[in-house]
Parts: sequence; structure tokens; C-alpha cells
Amino acid sequence: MRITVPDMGDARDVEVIEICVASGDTVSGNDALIVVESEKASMEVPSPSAGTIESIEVELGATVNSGDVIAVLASQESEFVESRNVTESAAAAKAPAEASSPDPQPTTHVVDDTTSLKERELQVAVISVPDIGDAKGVIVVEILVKAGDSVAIADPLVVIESEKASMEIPSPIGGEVSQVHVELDQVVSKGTEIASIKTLDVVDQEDGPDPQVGHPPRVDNADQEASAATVDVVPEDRQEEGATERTLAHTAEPVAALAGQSVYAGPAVRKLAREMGVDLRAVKGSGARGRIVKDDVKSYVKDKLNAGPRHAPVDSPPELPDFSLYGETEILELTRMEARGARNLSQSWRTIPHVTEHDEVDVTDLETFRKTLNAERGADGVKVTPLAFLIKVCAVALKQFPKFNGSIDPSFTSLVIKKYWHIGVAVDTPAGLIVPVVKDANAKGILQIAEEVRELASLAQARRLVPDQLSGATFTISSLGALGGRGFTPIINPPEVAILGVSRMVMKPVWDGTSFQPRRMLPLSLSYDHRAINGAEAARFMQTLTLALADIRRLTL
Ligand code: CAO
Repeated sequence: MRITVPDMGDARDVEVIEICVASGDTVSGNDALIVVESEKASMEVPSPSAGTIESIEVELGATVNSGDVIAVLASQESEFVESRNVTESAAAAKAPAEASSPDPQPTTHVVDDTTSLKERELQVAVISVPDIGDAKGVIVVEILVKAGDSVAIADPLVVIESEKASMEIPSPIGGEVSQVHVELDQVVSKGTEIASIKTLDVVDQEDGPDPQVGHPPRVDNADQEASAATVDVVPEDRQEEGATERTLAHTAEPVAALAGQSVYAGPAVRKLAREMGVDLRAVKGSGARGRIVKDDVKSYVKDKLNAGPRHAPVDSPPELPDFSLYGETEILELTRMEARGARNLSQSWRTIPHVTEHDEVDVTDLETFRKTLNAERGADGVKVTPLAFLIKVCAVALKQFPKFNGSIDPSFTSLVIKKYWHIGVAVDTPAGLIVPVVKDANAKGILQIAEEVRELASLAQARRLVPDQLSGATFTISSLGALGGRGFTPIINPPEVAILGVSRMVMKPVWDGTSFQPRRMLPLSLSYDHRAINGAEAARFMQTLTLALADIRRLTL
């Protein structure tokens, strides 16, 4: 099947500014093939049916006229299909959605753009439901605005839902909502009035020619932001008198003027932007004359994602479903400490790119030494656990690896390196997790650290820690070793940039080059902020920890 440029009225020699497909591509009916542009408007020429593109017969930058062959399509349809007539100088409205499947597509209404700007006065635009195909039983499931609200162009007004799909109806203009005309659960159809929006700078409408309803190609005015809803504009002072209603086609230019920012993109790009939640006004176009193409939208999204926490979405958790519908439930209130902890953990996980390196260290000798130590100290002395050694070893390693003792500046321009080595220790208490701090751990002996941990842990259990004992940590250790586990992903405690997780040591057969030896192995999990620390640095830090734990004589070096 040869696909030709449709009748474009009296437009001649229009330029091909975008080729949207390549040979071998599979297309659906209505997928854009090329975009052509005249002095007045640009239009996408969509495929008239589904099939596979055999060849593209035009080149980027070429000029074409009605009837020129664009592409050859291997289609199931046997007959030659030619695009239907359109008028070129058009302003776009929104497309009717797929039958029985509401989808906010631009309409294929194509009209002459003969409006003129005559007045600047406060007017009220009545926004109504766009063509939603022949979907039945469409109801309003959400009303997102109320009288007095300010809305920007593209802000959703209501959500409507059919049996198969739901769609937001965005405002095609900016202004102040003066009245909402629908109620929840109201059945709506094309033309049902949704809301009145007070707006400035709407033109007085001259009656242009009747809108022509074309099919392909879809046309979008180069300077107009398409909108899903239709708008009837009534000057505010004439509204009560039932002034004549007029359609969006007549208000297309003022809509763009109100938006204050023009968007130069075709319907397919607009659809992609809607799907990806991108406001096209923020996207820079790389196509001819600044036209926004699909790659621009994708790059924009990629850049946003790479930009990190400054652009992270606000944490607005969805409401829980009603679990009691399925069985008995009970509400367990979180303590304030647990609630704060939950928020902090969520913030940390969402904003810090965590990487966790796992390793295990041979602590056989360390354990022999520790047990000897505890035996010597007898029942009266504070018991030395592996944690005291870990705190000491970490503090010493942090001194060697300053970045691990740093905090990243929120603008990502610098790291603040702290010249003190205070180790936070996660303590499990009935009120929730609490992290007291062993200050200057690098300068303290193992016994002193063990005693301090014991003291801080018992104060934590009794909720008698003072703020000074809870602040200033530069690195945290979370030890679950007494409880079990083979490894886990500890979550960084910002503004720190790393945390060490400790799991339960186990006896394992380890190959010494000649035979398997029973060795006591301690699993370690180091999570680090990848913005501040790279993988090689983390591996070296971990190696320093394991070497020192395997032979604590290294602490004296
Ligand atoms: N492997 C095997 N045994 C271990 C071990 C390990 N990695 N770490 C500690 N043990 C042993 C100790 O040696 C001790 O054994 P003995 O009673 O035979 O001497 C026993 O486990 C209990 O130790 P402990 O828990 O009393 O002391 P600790 O120094 O290891 O830990 C503290 C102190 C306060 C950190 C701990 O009580 C605690 O609260 N841990 C939980 C931390 C936590 O919840 N982290 C998760 C944070 S994220 O949700």
C-alpha cells in the first residue's frame, strides 16, 4: 500500500520536518509516519492502517505536495487508502478517545483559524467533557478542583471513568475556577459542562467557518498547547444572559496566549509526554525550528532522573485499602520514635543511591583473644563483644578513608570531611531503634568502648539518653550478630555517607591452600552513598576492615 500526502488545501511545497518511522517498523493505524510543516502549521501524517513499513519514500527536509508518496506499507488491508482532506491553517482540539476506552487524545477536529484578538476582559470559559467516543456509563470519580481554586493550563479538573478506563480531564486554560458543574458519580458524556474558569485575555470570537471534521492527518498549530476538554467562552458580564457559546476552535490562540508558553510538538509527542508525566513547556525542542520530538521528551525524563534528590518526587503515600473487608485487623500505633525513624529511613532510601558491599572476615583469632579477655575479666567486668572491636576498627579505618567520614553537600559540589570519628551504634529498644554515639572511638581502647556501649545501650533501653549522647555520629554500625542473618542492606543514616551492617558469625570450612580448616567467619555488609564514594574506594575500605579484624595487631600500626 502506498501512503500519500493527503489533500492539504492550497498549501504547496510543505517541508518534511520529522520522519517518525523507519523501514521494517511495525505501525498501528494512526501512528505518525512523518510530520510536515508549512508556514502556518505543522501536521503529522499518520498511517491509515496497521502494517509494516516497507520503505520510506521521502527525506528529511524535502518538500512535498498532496499526492506525493510518503511510504510503502505492507498492510492487511488490500485497497489503496488515501488520507482525507484537511484544511491546513488549523488549530487543534483534542481527539475523541478510542471507542469505549477514554483516552485523552487530541481530536481530529480541524478548523480555520480566523479568530482575532479584539478585547482583553475578564471572561468565563466553560470547560466541558471532550469527545469520549461511544463509551457508556462514564462517571465522575474524582473532582480535583473547587470554586476559588487557581488552575494552570493542563491541571486536571476531574477524573472520569468508564468500565474500561479512567481519564483525567485537564484544563485547557489557566485561571480561577468560578464554578464546578459536576458532582461525584454523575454520569457524563461529550459536552457535559465540567467547570467554569474565570480567565483574562480571551478574545472576542468572530464566527469563523464551521469546524471541519477530518480524519488523518492530525493537525496541530505550531503555537498551541492542545487540550483534552472543550471550552466555551462566555464574557463574564454576559454569562448570566446566556451569551452564545463558542467552541475551543475559536479560542485556540488565546489559550496559548494565556499559557504564556507555546509548545511546538505533534500529537504523538504530546501523548508520550502525558504518559511520562512531562510538562512539554519545560522541554527544549531539538527538531526543526525548535520542534519537540520524542527523543527530547525521553532525554528530559532521563535528565530529571539523573538529577537526584533535588528532583525526587514528594513522598505522598497512597491511602491503605480497607483490609477489614478481607478479615480481622488491628491498629498498632507507632511510637513517635518509630514514626520519626520510618520517615527518616524512607527519606534516606529514596534520596541516597545506596550500594551495599558484602564480605566476610575470618575472626577466628579475634574470637580466641576476645574470649580470653572476657575470661580474664571474670564475671565482674563488662563483657567484651565483637561490637567493641568493630567500633574501634571502623574508627581507625575512617581516619584512613576520609570520604567515609564525610557528608555530601546538598548541591553536590563538595564533601564536608569531619576530623573527628564518632561512631553511632543502632540499639533495639521497645520504643524503637535508637542510635547513641561513641565519641572519638579512634582514641579509645577496646575495653573503654565496650563499657561505653553497655552504658549507652542500657540508657537507651531506659530512655534516659541525653541529646549529646545521640548526636554527632559520623558513621553508624548496625549489629544484628546476636540475632542471626547472613547479610543485609543497612540503610544509611544521613547526613552520614556509610553504614556497616554486622550479621552472625559462623564456623565454616575455609581452604588454606592445603586443606579445609574450621574458621569463624563474620559477615559484614557495608552500605555507602554512591554519590560520595565509588565502588573501588568502598572495596578498599572493606579490605582495611577485614584485614584489621583478622589480625587486630594492625590497629597498632
Ligand atoms: N555473631 C555472633 N555472636 C554475636 C555477634 C555476632 N556478630 N555479635 C554479638 N554476638 C554475641 C555476643 O558476643 C553475645 O554473646 P554472649 O552472650 O555469649 O557473650 C550475644 O551475641 C549478645 O550480644 P549483645 O547484643 O548483648 O551485645 P552486642 O554488643 O553485640 O550488641 C547492641 C549491643 C546494643 C548493639 C544490641 O543489643 C542491639 O540492640 N542490637 C540490635 C541492633 C539493631 O536492631 N540493628 C538493626 C538496625 S536496622 O533495623
